[in-house]
Amino acid sequence: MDIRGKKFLVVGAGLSGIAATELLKGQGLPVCLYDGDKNLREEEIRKKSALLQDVEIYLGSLPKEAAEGCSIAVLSPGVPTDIPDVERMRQAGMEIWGEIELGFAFDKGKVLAITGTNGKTTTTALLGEIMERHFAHVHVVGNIGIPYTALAASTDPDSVTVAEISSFQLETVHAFCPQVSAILNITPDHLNRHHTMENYVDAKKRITMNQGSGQVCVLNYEDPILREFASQLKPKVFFFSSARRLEEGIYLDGDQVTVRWEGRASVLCNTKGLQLLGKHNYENVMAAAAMALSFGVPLGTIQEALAAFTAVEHRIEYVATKRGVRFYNDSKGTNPDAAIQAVRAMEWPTLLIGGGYDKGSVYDSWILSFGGKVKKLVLLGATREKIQDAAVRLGYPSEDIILVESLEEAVGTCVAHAGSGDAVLLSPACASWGMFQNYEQRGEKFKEMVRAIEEGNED
Ligand code: UMA
Repeated sequence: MDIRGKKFLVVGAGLSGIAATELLKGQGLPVCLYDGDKNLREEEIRKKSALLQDVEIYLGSLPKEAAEGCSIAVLSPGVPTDIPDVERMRQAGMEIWGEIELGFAFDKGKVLAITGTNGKTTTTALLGEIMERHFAHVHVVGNIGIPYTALAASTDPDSVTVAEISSFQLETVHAFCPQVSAILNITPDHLNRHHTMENYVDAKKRITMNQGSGQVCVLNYEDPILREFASQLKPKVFFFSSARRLEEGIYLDGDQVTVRWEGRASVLCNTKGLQLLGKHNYENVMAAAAMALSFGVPLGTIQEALAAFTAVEHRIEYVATKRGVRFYNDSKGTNPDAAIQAVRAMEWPTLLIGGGYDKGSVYDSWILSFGGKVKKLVLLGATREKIQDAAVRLGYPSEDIILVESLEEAVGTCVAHAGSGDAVLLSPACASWGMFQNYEQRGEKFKEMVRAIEEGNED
C-alpha cells in the first residue's frame, strides 16, 4: 500500500505511540496523536520529543473532524480493537493498523519474530545475542520494551530485526511477514482483552499469515494446538521438543540438545553448560537456535552465544539472600503458566507473593503446582480475593493466606514469616497494571525493598 499522502492517527501516547508519531513525523508524513486518557498533559507529551512540537494532540476524546481527516489509525498494543473509539475510526473510513504494521512498512531488512504465551522475552533476547555475533546490523524490538517503530527507519537491506510480538500486537498486523517466525506455546492469557481462547489463539497464529514456502515457522511439537496448526502452514515447519526425539527438528534428549535439520544431525549443547535453568528455558534455547539455524547462522556461533547467555531481568531473577532467606524476583510471571514455572524452580520452602491486575485468568493450575512447597501465600491487588477463594477451594490452608494492601506490606509480611533456608518469591501470576506502570517497575520496586532489608543478627 502506498502511504504517501495519507494522514495517520496514532492512538496511545505511551512508548509505542510516541515512537510511531516520531517515525511518521521524521518521514515527513502528516500525523496526529490521540490518547483516551483525559488526565494526560499535552505539554508533558510534547516534552518527550522535539519531533512532537507541532503535532496535533488530542486527549480524552477525539473530535469528529480530526478523525475524518485521517486515513490510517495506528493503535498502540494496549488499545483494544473493539472499543467505541476504534469503532468510530472504522466508521470514519480509517484503516486500522497496529504499531508493528507501521514498523514493518518502513523496515528495509529481514525480520525474525517470536510470539507465544511464555518465554518470548528470553527467546527474543537470546536470538538477538546470537544474531549480533553473526550480523553487523541487528535490532531487538517489540514487546520486549523497544517499539519497532523506534528503529524501523534505521534499517537497511542487510539489517536483521528480532521482534518479540504479543497477541495484542498481532491483532492489527496485515502485511507483516517475518522471514522466520516462532510460536513457543499457547496457554490461556489476556482473556479479558481477547474474550475467548479461540480469539487469543487466532491472534497468535497471525504471525504466520503472510509467510510463504521460502520462509520458516518454528513450533513447539509438545503443544497440541501448535502441532495441529503445522499442517495448515505454508512456511516450512521447524519443530522443537523437550519430550521426545524428532526425526527432523531440535529436541532435548536427557541433558543433550540435538538438531536434525536438512539431513544433518549435530549436538547443539548440553544443558549443564547453560546458565539458564528449567525445561521451559531449554525450550526457549531450542526455539532461538532453530530460528538462527534456519536463517543461516553457523552452529558454532549459536553455541558460543548459548554458553554466554544469562537469564533476563525479572524472570526467576535471584536478588539477594537476607537473614538466610533467598529472594527471587519473577515479576515477569504475569500469568498462571509463567508463575508455575517459577514455583517449580524453587527448591526451598517458599513464601509466595501473588496477585495483581485481573485479566480474567483461572488460577487453579498455578495453585495445584504449589505441591506443599508454598508455606505462605501473600496476596495483593485486584485478584487477591479471587486467588484466595480458588486456593481455599483447592485445599490450600486458609490460615497460610495473608491479604495485603501493597507490595511493601507483602515484602514486610514475608520477612516477618520467613526463616533461614526459606525463599521469598514474587511471582504474581497477574499483570502489574493498576498498581504499577508495568512488570518492570513492579520488579524494580521489589528489588529495592529486598536490598533495603537489614541483615539482622544471623547465627
Ligand atoms: N490508551 C488509549 N486508549 C485505550 C488504551 C490505552 O488511549 O483504549 C493509551 C493509554 O492511556 C496510554 C497508552 O495508550 O497512554 C499506552 O499504550 P500501551 O498500553 O500500548 O503501552 P506502550 O507504552 O505503548 O507499551 C506497549 C506494550 N504495552 C502493552 O502491550 C500493554 C509493551 O508491552 C511494549 O513493551 C511496548 O509497547 C513496546 O512495544 C508491555 C506488556 O505488558 C511489556 N505487554 C503485554 C505482556 O507482555 O503480557 C502484552
